[in-house]
Amino acid sequence: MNVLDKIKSGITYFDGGAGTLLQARGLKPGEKPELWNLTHPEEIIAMHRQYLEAGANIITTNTFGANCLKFDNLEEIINAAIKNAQTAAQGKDAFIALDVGPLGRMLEPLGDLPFEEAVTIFAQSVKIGAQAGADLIIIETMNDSYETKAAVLAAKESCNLPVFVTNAYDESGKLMTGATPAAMIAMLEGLGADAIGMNCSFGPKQMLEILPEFAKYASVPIILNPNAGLPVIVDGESVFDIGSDEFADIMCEIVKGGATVIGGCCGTTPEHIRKTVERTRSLPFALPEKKDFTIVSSYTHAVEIGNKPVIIGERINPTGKKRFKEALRNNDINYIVSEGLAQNQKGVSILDVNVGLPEIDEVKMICDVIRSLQSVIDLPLQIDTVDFEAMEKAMRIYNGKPLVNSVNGKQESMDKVFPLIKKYGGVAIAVTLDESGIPETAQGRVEIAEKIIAEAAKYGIGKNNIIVDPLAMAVSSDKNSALVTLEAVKTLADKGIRTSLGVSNVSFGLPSRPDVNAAFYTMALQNGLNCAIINPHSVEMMKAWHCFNALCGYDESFADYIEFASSIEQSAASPAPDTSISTLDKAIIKGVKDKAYSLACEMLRISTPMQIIDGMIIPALNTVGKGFEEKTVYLPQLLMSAEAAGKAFEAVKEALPSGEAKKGRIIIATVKGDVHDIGKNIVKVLLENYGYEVIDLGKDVAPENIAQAVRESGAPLVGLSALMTTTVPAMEETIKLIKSENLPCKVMVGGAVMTEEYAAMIGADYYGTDAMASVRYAERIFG
Ligand code: B12
Repeated sequence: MNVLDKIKSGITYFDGGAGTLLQARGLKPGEKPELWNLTHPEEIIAMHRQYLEAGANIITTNTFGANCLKFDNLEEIINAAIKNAQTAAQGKDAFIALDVGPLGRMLEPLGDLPFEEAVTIFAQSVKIGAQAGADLIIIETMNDSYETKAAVLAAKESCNLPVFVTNAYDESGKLMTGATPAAMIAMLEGLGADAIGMNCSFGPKQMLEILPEFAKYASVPIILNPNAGLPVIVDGESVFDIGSDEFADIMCEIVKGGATVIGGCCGTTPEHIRKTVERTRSLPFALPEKKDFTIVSSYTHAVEIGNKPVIIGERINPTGKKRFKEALRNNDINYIVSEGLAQNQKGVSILDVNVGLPEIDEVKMICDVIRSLQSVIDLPLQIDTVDFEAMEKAMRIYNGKPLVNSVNGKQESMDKVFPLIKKYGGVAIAVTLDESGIPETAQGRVEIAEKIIAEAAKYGIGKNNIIVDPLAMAVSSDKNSALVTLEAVKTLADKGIRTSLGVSNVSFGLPSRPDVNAAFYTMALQNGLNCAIINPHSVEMMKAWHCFNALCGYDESFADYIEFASSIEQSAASPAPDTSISTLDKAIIKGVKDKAYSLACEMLRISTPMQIIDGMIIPALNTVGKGFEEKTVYLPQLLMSAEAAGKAFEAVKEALPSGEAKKGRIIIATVKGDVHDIGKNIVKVLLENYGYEVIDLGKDVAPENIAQAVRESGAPLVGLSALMTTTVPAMEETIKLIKSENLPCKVMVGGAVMTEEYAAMIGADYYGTDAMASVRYAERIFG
């Protein structure tokens, strides 16, 4: 029996944590456990055996961090790990999972690791593991959707083994970079993962709360490998707070909640697994039913198509738009992104992205635009292109499960698009035309739709992943054309097939087009239309949408309608509110770098640099920081805002006259473990501006390096910055080191988490609330 048959035949058990067991066997803190495959194979084998004896059916190789970023002798380590697992499993009915953990580096745009490089790194480990005899790949503890996608693609491209994926969610029920379970399920099932779920982060109780989301959306078996609760400090040591009995009891609830592949993660022991196996073994077993949702996703959330009508914003498209074409020719991605932001503000749920222009490199452009949009907007995107290469590259780098526009009934189109949907996941818009053109009758269009759906089924692509566009034609050239399209929408809806339309075509050649479009749109909605590509800036279209939702019960207590209606009344009374990015704070909050720079330059005409820093840059960052704390803003947006603030600061810096460095020498640094350097950079520029020579050691600087710089430079003043509670100890350590060497140097500290009392407590000579304070203190020191 292979592992896929196994997980379909009954509850299947993973092993539990390795760290605690290996430490008990002598692994030292800081020592790399993966090396033990070579140096202590007998201990690794013994650990696997313990779990097999406890009842585990799947054992995980000791390769969590085994990738070429961390190990030069990767092949040797993975081969040994597989061999150890095989030795342990000899004579047992067990499967060996090659364990693939996160790389420890963030992918672009959050970090500096390019997506394809991540794919290559994962592929290398997977190839070695598959060749050495793993039965499956388990990609685990990933807290970023993009890195997860890179790993799954790598696994799928470099072996034929089943791929299981578990992500580490946090207490908000989302990944660190913001994805909900529904978004992850959509993307992972689209990529062809064979079983999916959660591991690590916290204990089974918290997972039990998130599990219903998996039960609701997943069609493949659900895996749950929780920690043994949460770590607590007992007698100065960190231990997990859920014992094996309690763990096993909650695991029973977890099985009843729909998970069928279960085990443990950090802190769990063979005893946790043994009791779990004993108590859950005879519980009723049921695999998730195949779900029929039509879902696309971004890197944060899923959008379901099939209930409330969904609007796809049409404005990122050069057709008939001179300014947009110009932006494409000039590589003005900023303009394109601002079109996306404006539509986001209008309430669209998905953004269409069409950047095809004969004279540009569409493959590069669509990838650049998708990356830029995904770094500032969390809406799912519709990849809209007739260039199959551009389609493939865009689907590959897209972070989520995309909507793809389009496939049609021509064999060539289906032969090209369906393999891509099969490989990367996605929902395809199926346009009802084929080699014979566009049928004049509704029946003809429905037949093409059915042909496309049947062809998709040959690839295993379900009807739920096809949305049919029965084509709105210009009514001015054929008075029946609107009726034909409407009839097709109705027939398709009656057959349970999802539909979409590019609405505005219907009014081509007529005056007062928005009125015609809106009337047609309402009629189509009434016939069951699920989504439409429209211009969200058209008041008529938005009226039609809001009214339809209110009248059809999609708008609980009419809240959306009332808000919309009052915004319409307001704009009738006064000129339309400016929804563009017109102020610097907005540019920073939205994370639009170039705009932040140009707006800061503009502001310098009427404001002083310090007014801009204190009045705009810092408040904008505070807004984003608050959102981050409240989990309305996620790391990708935080990062983009920081970059935009950095750009604005660049402009401001250019306007500050740099003083003639003669007043004295000052060293500054952000302390170890902390990468926040915007505040430190402001302090630096201001000090320079006041005539001090500043030696900037950068961010994440080790105490020894700071002390060494003080020693070598003889600077009488050091400024340290720390923005996180977790990095204040590093600040303290740095101060202790400087003081212990009796260096003739004062230390001033600052940063958001610092307070006067705290500064005194850690031995700092001075605490400065802002950059100006650093100047005042320097003047005291240097006289
Ligand atoms: C921008 C930002 C980021 C950017 C940083 C980019 C960069 N190049 O700096 C990015 C996206 C990389 C980031 C990452 C993270 N961040 Co952050 N980030 C922020 C944010 C929104 C703004 C910080 C900022 O630049 N403020 C503006 C500057 C000008 O203010 P400032 O640094 O305080 O400096 C002023 C004064 O304090 C003073 N000053 C500063 N230094 C010094 C030094 C001296 C000597 C003196 C006299 C004065 C002085 O003068 C400055 C000017 O007036 C804050 C929230 C907030 N509102 O502070 C969170 C925040 C600091 N981040 C936070 C967290 C948790 C993280 C991450 C761990 C997130 C994650 N899960 O990965 C990582 C940490 C990575 C790491 N190891 O450091 C938390 C920290 C929570 C805590 N209390 O510990 C915060 C508070 C957000 C939150 N509310 O949750 N972050």
